[in-house]
Amino acid sequence: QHNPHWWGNRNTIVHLFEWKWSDIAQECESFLGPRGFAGVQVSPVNENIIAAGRPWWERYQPISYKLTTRSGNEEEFGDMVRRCNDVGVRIYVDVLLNHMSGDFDGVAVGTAGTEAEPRKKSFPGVPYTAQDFHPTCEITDWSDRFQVQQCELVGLKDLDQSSDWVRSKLIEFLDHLIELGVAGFRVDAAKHMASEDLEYIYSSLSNLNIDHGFPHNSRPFIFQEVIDHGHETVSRDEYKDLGAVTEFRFSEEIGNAFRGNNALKWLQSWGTGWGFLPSGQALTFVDNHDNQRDAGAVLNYKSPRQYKMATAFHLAYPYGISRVMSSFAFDDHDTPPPQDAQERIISPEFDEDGACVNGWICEHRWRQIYAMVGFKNAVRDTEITGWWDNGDNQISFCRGNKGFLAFNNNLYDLSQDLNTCLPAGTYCDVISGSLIDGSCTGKSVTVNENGYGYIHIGSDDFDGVLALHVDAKV
Ligand code: QV4
Repeated sequence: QHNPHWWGNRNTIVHLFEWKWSDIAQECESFLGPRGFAGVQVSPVNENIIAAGRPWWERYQPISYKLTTRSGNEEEFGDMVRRCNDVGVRIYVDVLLNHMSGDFDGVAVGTAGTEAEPRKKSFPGVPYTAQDFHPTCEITDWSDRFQVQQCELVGLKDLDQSSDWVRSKLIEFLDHLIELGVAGFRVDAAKHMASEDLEYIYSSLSNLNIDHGFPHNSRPFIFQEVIDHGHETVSRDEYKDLGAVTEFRFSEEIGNAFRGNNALKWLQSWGTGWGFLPSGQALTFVDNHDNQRDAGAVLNYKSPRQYKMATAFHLAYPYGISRVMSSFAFDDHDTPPPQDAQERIISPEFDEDGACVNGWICEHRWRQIYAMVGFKNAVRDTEITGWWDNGDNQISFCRGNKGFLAFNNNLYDLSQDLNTCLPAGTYCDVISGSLIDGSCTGKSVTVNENGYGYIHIGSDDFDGVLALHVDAKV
């Protein structure tokens, strides 16, 4: 179940982390559809525990499968899915199949008003009772398969997916979402579930809903969160044939490269050459909602220059199923999403350039990023050709004769004639500007009969990347 069911030539998923359904519906119509985004990963849809201060992570502690959260209710969710599908933008839901909520003193009341007693493993809203869970134990040794798959990840009550009852409730939940028109699922904490159990669940799901424009017999797209740095006892290889798998090494290595810990010239063999999964099995990202909060090599919106360069490379190099992160501003791990005094999530607001202003970061609305979504669409089905590098941190390459990219991550300028592989003409650099009414608001590059053009990226230019493609010819 590796096919994401994208429309036309579209290619990129955006994770609208913690957005409300009504705002996503609006975003599909006014921005994502027109800009050629292929899909949205949405935050968990089912009822969760209410944690003090409303941290984002309360949504990873389910109470029931009722579709009411701070993002909205079932009606709003259904309306969003329909409106997004109507403009060719698919919806993928982050689903929690591994566990329910962690300990909570006394009776917990969830976001749909359902009561539960997590400490007793009692979730009457489903219903689940203690027998539906693995016995309580802690994961202390991550090289012990039993602990990883049958103990509790940070104390979250661990469902037994080998049980018929648990399987039937999970399948019913996922089928309900399929009925509402979603195209697939991000499977949270997949590594913590036996692959045989997941295989049973995935293969039991309904086909996608033809009333939402999916062809007959379309299987739901599955991408599984398995963190595998390369030496894990429970490895990505156990899951990759069931659906795509998050390729965390991609995120770590692209961060290393654009932070300057690894020369860009080595990116020539990016992808499987670096030990990553085969392209069609790899869900790729510069950062995700977890690792953007960790220190380390991973880049996030707080290092915008390098982040934009890494994202440009991510979207320009033909490897993986690409997902772009769209964050809210945070100080620490627990920072809640933008909310009002009543702790309701607030809608994003935009300035005259379309950038978000009220606590939402909206990386997907940065010109340098959405322009690369357009680039990826424009160069679809072409290969990498014409690789050039300076032996260090300046590189360039073509995508067939449809697109050209150059990067400068050295502390001196890149200024020279390079082979762009493009047909002769003048092209607008979609990173430094846009093509508006036939004229370019940023740098433009004139390509001669031999495909060469003069490329300049100063070491102190606002952005360290330049991108040309056939749909932005002046
Ligand atoms: C606390 C202690 C635990 C203790 C527990 C017992 O820290 O040591 O066992 O109490 O009562 C929150 C708190 C966490 C707390 C826990 C239970 O942060 O301190 O445990 O709740 O009350 C998100 C957050 C977690 C959050 C969790 C549930 O990241 O901080 O925990 O939601 O609200 C591994 C996995 C991988 C996982 C990753 C984070 O292999 O699968 O860790 N990633 C996914 C999601 C992630 C999510 C979960 C899994 C859980 O991407 O966002 O965790 O659904 O690498």
